[in-house]
Amino acid sequence: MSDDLVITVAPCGAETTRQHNPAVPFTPGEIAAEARRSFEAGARMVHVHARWDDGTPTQDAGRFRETVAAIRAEAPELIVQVSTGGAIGMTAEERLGSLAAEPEMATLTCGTVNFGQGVFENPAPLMLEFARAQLAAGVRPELEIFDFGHLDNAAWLAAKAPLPQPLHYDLVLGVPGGAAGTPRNVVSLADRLPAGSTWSATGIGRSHLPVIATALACGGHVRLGFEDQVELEPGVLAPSNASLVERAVRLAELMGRRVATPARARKILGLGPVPSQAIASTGGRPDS
Ligand code: KMH
Ligand code: ZN
Repeated sequence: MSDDLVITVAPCGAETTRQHNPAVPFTPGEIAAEARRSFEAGARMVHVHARWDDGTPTQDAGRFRETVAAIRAEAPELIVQVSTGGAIGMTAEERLGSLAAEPEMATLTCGTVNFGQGVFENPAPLMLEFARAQLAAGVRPELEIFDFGHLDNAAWLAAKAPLPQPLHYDLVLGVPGGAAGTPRNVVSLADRLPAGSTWSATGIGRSHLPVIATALACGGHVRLGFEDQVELEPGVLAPSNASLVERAVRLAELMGRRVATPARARKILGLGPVPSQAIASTGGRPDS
């Protein structure tokens, strides 16, 4: 019924702290180790945020290069998607620093949304600027949808900028201030995507399981990780990002979904082969 499954792991995000879960990775080495374990468990893409050693979020170009190089050295077949969302309050210029890491994909949020006590600002000119920057860098965007109107904004953006078709979306549901993480919202949003699009969904906090189970049932892909949820079940912290990936793989298999091979995941997302930078970062080891 549906295509093979692409699991994206989001190992740290910008807002999750070690008070939320002591296992959140910060340094390039810690993020790369989590990415590798997640890849081994079945993740095929990593959504990268960078942190300074003390956990402060940063979109600094050098820190992003370092973080992405460490990931590629550990798991060269993992698709690298950087965040251009960064953290609340960062400027557009700061947020675009992550493109310096030469990722294959990057996020592109399709509108402003309340985000807890803050506001995640993505006005139309910023969306257009980010689309043009990604096109110029040869990076494939993942259109982030936090609320229903964001789908209309995405259509507006696609009419203004020659985004690579078919478009790829991520439904980020359950952010306090955005659309709730409910099965009904997953279905309604997925139904409204342009024909031929690819999409994944992620549920924040305890909306995680209902959202990914619905996405799996509808033929979508899924995202998970400490950026989005820190518990395996209420009151039980996930010991690692890989533990969340392992559980999603079990659920997918129960539901008749097969995890895509690394090569198949690239094809599904319209990407080319493993980039030369990733092969170079292993010293040319083909099997690492
Ligand atoms: N940290 C959020 C404010 C993205 O990565 O593109 C934004 C975010 C989205 O995480
Ligand atoms: Zn993010």
